[in-house]
Amino acid sequence: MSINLHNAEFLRSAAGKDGFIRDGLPKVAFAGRSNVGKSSTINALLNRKALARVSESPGKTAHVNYFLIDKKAYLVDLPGYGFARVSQKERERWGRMMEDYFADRAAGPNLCVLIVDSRHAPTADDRQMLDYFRQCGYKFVVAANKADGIKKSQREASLATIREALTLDEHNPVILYSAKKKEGIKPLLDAVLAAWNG
Ligand SMILES: Nc1nc2c(ncn2[C@@H]2O[C@H](COP(=O)(O)OP(=O)(O)O)[C@@H](O)[C@H]2O)c(=O)[nH]1
Ligand SMILES: [Mg+2]
Repeated sequence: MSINLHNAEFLRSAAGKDGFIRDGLPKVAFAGRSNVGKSSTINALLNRKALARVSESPGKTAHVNYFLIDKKAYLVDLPGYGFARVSQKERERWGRMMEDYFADRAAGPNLCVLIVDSRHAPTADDRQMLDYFRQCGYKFVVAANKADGIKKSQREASLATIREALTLDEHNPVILYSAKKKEGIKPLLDAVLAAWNG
């Protein structure tokens, strides 16, 4: 499938399962902590400055956001987690929405991208999110953002920490990149394109 990445539009924001899209087009979903750079990653992949709004108030975007690319495939920006200042009620709403999303095979993605912060060890929430992909049987890749924030000499240690915390095996690559500097993002783009192409 040839796909024009420049032809990208924000299609819809779903607040719950009624809003999920089940149109059979391929989808790649981005999960990660609030503020880890999900929206920035989508912008970087599409070479856009502000298509996926880079949120100023983490934790307040508890919606599933759909970006339709060339009318052929989607990037899906999932609501972030792990932001301390959200109420228990909000957390529960988040959990229900993610359960609904991943349990619904018609709505669920062809590939899940777990974005973690390369500057820090993955959190228990990151681990839980990944275990959720595993339990539900989704293909996934781990992408470690904010590589501009670590020294080149720390890269291997950062990758090893991530691999260990998430118990990744040799079939699970970790893509180290910077959405901000648009460095190292090509392997992530390749993974997205491969998932779209089935
Ligand atoms: N240093 C650095 N900052 C980044 C990078 N990617 C995103 N950010 C910043 O992290 C913050 C959160 O980004 P955003 O994309 O809104 O995260 P989201 O909540 O996961 O969607 C913003 O201030 C971004 O500018 C990166 O690669 N390096
Ligand atoms: Mg965002």
